[in-house]
Amino acid sequence: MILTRPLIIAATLFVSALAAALPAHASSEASPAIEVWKSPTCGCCQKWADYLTENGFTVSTKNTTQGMLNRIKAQAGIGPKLASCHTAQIDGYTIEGHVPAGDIKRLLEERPDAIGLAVPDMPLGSPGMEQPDGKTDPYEVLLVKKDGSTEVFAQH
Ligand SMILES: [Cu+2]
Repeated sequence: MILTRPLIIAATLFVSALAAALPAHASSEASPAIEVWKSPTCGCCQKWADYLTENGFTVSTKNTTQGMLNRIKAQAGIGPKLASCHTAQIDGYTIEGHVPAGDIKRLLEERPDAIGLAVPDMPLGSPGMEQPDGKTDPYEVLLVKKDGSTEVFAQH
């Protein structure tokens, strides 16, 4: 009993110090705003949006029709071969499909002269496409240039 009381006080101090430190840390980090356009019934789109929130992005999701999604993709310069389910806009770039958060952050740091990033289709195991059995397909994140050409930005 003599030893436990100081231990409890120390533990309490540690926990309150931690609680005080966490919000300060979170607010000191930039939280880039991203708009995600998706079908209201797309489960993997919503999972990807939630994954971005968990990774420090400020996400606003916009539900729309497939026809409107196709128009948004076409206007952004995302051709049918590059298309996935959702399309997102962040800081002047278009993000098509299940692109990992780290690649988006790298894009915003490097700021290449490009339309944005695309992961065509919906590779198994990409963010938002996690499978219950843990199955993953290897996939590439493509940098989409303004002339419509692409180059490999990252491999996963
Ligand atoms: Cu999807």
